Amino acid sequence: MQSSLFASAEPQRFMLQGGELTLYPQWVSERKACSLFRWLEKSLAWEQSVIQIYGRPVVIPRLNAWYGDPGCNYQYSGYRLPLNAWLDPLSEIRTRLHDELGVETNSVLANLYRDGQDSVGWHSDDEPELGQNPVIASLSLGGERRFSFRHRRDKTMPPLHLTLTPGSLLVMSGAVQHNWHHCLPKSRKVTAPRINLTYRKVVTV
Ligand SMILES: O=C(O)CCC(=O)C(=O)O
Ligand SMILES: [Mn+2]
Repeated sequence: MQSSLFASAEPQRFMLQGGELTLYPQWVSERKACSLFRWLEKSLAWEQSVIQIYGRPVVIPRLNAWYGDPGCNYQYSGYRLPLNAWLDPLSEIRTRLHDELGVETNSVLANLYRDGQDSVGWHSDDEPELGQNPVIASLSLGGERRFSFRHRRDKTMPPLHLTLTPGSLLVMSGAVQHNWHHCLPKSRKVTAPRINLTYRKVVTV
């Protein structure tokens, strides 16, 4: 399935087996998306994470940074991201997610894709600290990228391909993380950098 070619301010709903995606195509205006991108690119504590895959160190093809409430620890593939204290623009988005959409979060993982060679491979956001059926709200800024879903077990289920434009917000809920993998593939055509903010609620200890 391909998302609509026509930009619309109306939220688009995609029912995935066991879960739901809601895409708000212009949750942040084009102008605001542009200024926010520039600010985040220079202000966040970007770092190059090195994860372990089958016991070997792998330099991930993107930069990332982790912000959240005290005690919000997050680790994936054997790598624990250092926790940074909230910055105002990040907490303003968190408040808007709560007030407008009722989405409660306590942390945000920021990803910086420097160009089309940066990517994220097939995975689910199903780390134990995110709990059962997490709601994940993902804001896209900068260059437009394709984002795909494929079922984790049933290979007959058609994949879903979305185009994430700057200012768009994708909310993943229900059992999406348990039943589906998602990825942001590399692209030879893309040269523009992109920042993605994925707001999450981790169980604090
Ligand atoms: O960049 C994106 O849109 C998604 C990133 C992602 O899936 C993740 O950080 O878990
Ligand atoms: Mn993810």
